[in-house]
Amino acid sequence: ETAANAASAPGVTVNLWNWNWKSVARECTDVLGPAGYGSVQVSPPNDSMSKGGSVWWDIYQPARYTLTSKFGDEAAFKNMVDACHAAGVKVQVDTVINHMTGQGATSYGGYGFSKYNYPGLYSSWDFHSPTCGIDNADYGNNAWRVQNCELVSLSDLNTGSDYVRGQIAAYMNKLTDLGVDGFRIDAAKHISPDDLGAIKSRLKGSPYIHQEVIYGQGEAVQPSQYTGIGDVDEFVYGRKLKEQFTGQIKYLQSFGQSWGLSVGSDKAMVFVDNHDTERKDASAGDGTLNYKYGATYKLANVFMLAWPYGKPNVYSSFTWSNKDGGPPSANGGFVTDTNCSNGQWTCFDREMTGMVGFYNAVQGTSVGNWTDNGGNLIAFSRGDKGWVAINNENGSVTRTFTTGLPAGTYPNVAGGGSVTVNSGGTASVTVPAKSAVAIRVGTSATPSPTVTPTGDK
Ligand code: LAG
Ligand code: CA
Repeated sequence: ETAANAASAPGVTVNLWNWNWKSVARECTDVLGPAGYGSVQVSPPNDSMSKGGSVWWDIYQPARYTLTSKFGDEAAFKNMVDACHAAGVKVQVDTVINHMTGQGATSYGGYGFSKYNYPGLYSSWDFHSPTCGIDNADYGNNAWRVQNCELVSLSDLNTGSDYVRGQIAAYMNKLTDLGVDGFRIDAAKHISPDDLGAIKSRLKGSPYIHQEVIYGQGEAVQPSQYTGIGDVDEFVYGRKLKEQFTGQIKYLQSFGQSWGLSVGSDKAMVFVDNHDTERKDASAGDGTLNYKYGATYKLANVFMLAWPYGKPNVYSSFTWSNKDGGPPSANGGFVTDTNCSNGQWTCFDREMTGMVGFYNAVQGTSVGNWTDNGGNLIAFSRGDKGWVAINNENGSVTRTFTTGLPAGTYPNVAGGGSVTVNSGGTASVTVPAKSAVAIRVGTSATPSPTVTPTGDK
C-alpha cells in the first residue's frame, strides 16, 4: 500500500444499505464509533428515478447528481458525514456512474427527465451509441459489449467522453468536498478499466475505492483487470463461506486465494453478503448466506472478522420477503428512520460490535494454534492477541484449547460469559451449539463464569 492509500484505509466497513441519513448519523454516534468500526458504506445519495417506494432498486437508476434522494437532502447528508467523522467513522458512498435511469419520468427530488435526456446534465450524445443490450452470452466472450451495451436497459454513459468523465468526476469531487472518504463503484465491470482509470485521475485527494466487478469463471472481464485502480469486491469469498458453513468448516484451515478467490488479500473487500447476493435463490451457485440463516450467518461473519483475508464489510439492512420490495418508507417512498426493535431492520451491525474490537486488536498477527474436531468446530489464535472458537455443530463442544493468550480471565466478545486462560495459555471451554467464543487482549473480564450462546436472536 502507498502512504496515500494507508491514509484512507477503511478498517472494518459496515454497509448500512438503505438506511436514511439521519439514521446513519445516529448509528455512527451511538454504535459504530464506540465499537471501532472504521467506515460506513452508504447507499447512492444522488437523485434517482422514483417508483414511490415500492421497490429498492430505483436507487440504482440515477436521474441527476443532486443530493435529493429518498434518504434525505444534502443538508442531512452533510450532517451524517460530520456526525460519523466526529465518531471516528469514515464514510464510503455507493456511486452509480455506469449508467442513468432507463425508466420513469420523475425523481424523488421532483426533477423531470426522459431516457437519454437528463436536462442540464446529459443528452443523447453522452451515451454509447448506437445502443445495444448486454446478452448473457456476452459475459463469456465479449468485453466490449459488456462495457458498451446497456445493462438491463439502463442508459449506458459514454465514459470514454471527456464531458461525461468531467461530470462524473465533478459529482464524486462534490462528495469529497462534503467530507466523503471513499467510494464503492457500482457496476464497475461495465466500465472499461481505461475509462475508470481516467475518471479516477480526475478525483481530488486519495479516496478509498472498491469496485464491483463480479467474478465469473472464464469471463471476458476479470476482477484482476481493475486492481491497478483500487480494491475489488470479492464475490467468491461469500460463495465459499456459504459452501463451508452449510457443510464442514474444518476445511477453512487453508482458506485463501488458492481457493479460487479472484484477487489477492491486499486488493479484496470481502463480505458474507450484499444486497444483490442476499436475494439470490438458495439454490443459486452464486448465492450467499443472509440474515435468514440466523446463527449460521452470524458465525460466518465472526469468521470473516477473525480470519486474515481482505478488508471486511459487514452488511446491515432491512428485512424482506419480497425480493423487489423497498425499505420501510412514507410519503411516496422516502425511507423512514431505522428501528432496530420492530423486526423491519436486521441491525446486524450491532451483533458484530465485539468482533470489530477483536479485528482491531489482532491486526498484524497471523493465525496459529489451529484446531478442529474433524467436522464443524474450528478454533485458532491470532498471535498472542486473540483467540476464537466457532462451533457450527448442532451440539455443544467442550475441550481444552491452546489459546496463545497471556493468563487471565477474558470476556467472550462474540457473545456472553468469559474464559479463563491459565499460565500455560490453555483454557477449558464449552462452546455451545451454533455459537462462537472469542477473546482478545485489551478487555476486562465480566463477572459471569460461564459462556452463553451467541447464535439465536
Ligand atoms: C449493480 N451492480 O452492478 C447493483 O448492485 C444492482 O443491484 C443493480 O441492479 C445493477 N447493478 C444496476 O445498477 C438493480 C436490480 C435490477 C434493476 C436495476 C436498476 O437488481 O433488477 O433493474 O437495479 O434499477 C430494473 C428492472 C429491469 C429494468 C431496469 C431498467 O428489474 O427489468 O430493465 O430496472 O429499467
Ligand atoms: Ca458501460
